[in-house]
Amino acid sequence: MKVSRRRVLLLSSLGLVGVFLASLPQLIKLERSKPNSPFLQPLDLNNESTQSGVVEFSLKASTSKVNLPGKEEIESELMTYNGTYPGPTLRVKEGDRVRIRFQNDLNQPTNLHFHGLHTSPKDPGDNPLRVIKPGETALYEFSIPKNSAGTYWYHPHHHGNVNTQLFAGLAGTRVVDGALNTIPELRNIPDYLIALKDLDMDSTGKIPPLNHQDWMNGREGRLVLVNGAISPTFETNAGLIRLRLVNQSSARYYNLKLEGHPMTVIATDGGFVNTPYAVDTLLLTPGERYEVLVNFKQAGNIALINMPYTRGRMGIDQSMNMGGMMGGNSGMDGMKSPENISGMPRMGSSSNMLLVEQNENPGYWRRPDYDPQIYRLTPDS
Ligand SMILES: [Cu+2]
Repeated sequence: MKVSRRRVLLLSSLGLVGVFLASLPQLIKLERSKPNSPFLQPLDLNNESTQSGVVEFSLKASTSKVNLPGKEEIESELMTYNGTYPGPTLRVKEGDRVRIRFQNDLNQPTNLHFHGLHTSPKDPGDNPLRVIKPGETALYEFSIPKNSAGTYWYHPHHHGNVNTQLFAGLAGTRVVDGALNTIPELRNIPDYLIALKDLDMDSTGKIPPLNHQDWMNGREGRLVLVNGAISPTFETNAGLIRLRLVNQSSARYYNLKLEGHPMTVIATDGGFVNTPYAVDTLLLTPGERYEVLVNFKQAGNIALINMPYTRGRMGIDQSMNMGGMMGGNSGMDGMKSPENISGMPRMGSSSNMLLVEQNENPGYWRRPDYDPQIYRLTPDS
């Protein structure tokens, strides 16, 4: 029944400011945006193990040609896991033993980092200092902790290549399933993964090298992708849906708003929250995840909007005081013109040059032991 369906437009943008789409009846057409791209869920990676409690995956990093929905006119040359962006989703359960056979077909060293879970940093676990050279294969093996149900992701963590490789597409999501997902409110509702990432490419589909501005302020691409697509759309029935939002960008923040609909946060980087809470906007810093429930009551087009957010960037005015760091005039490539930086705070945060790994700060974690029998959600009614 068409009339009972809700059309959800997942917004992405060209340019730095963010993009707005209005709700029905009018949809503001954006130049160059194609709001009818298919909304694809990243493929779930096949579990090659037949043993219960053991999960085996094969992952290969390589340079691949990818056709991004909404940007079909250019064949993008990305770095990918198993040939796709986003990389395949690794679905595991609390307590699983996980083995990943990893192959590096890139022309540069890389490794794997499993962002967010408390697993051992020692080989063959989540060792960010490990070096997998071009052509090498490696085995990663670790256990999924109890009470860790939630949304995580994976990306390279090889020193010196992280930004280049992540920006070029090496990122995928990990979902840990647990007992809490069996409660009635969650058991049978649609569950969508939304991986947010930005990208830049030249007219031949290649990703330009990092410029000085990127190194100073963190790299933001002009294309914003939702599961690898530009402004995709999907339809859903009335009632509750669950969205797993993941910021897989190197530096871009997403300040999200779902038109006319509060989002009820049920989980953050630290897993399920003690008490679900409703928000009108959600800020996702790089690496950050949220799981929200949304209750769609009336038919209509609903846009997920990426609102402007000034995270602070170092600009020309700062460079006056930082001549040494700027490295002379050659370092001015890509600097924004003064009119573009007006309104920016005078001092940006240089920590944006790297991924914000805030979820690995133990103080940020809050994961009680949940009893699925007594845990209940109270999404907006
Ligand atoms: Cu990370």
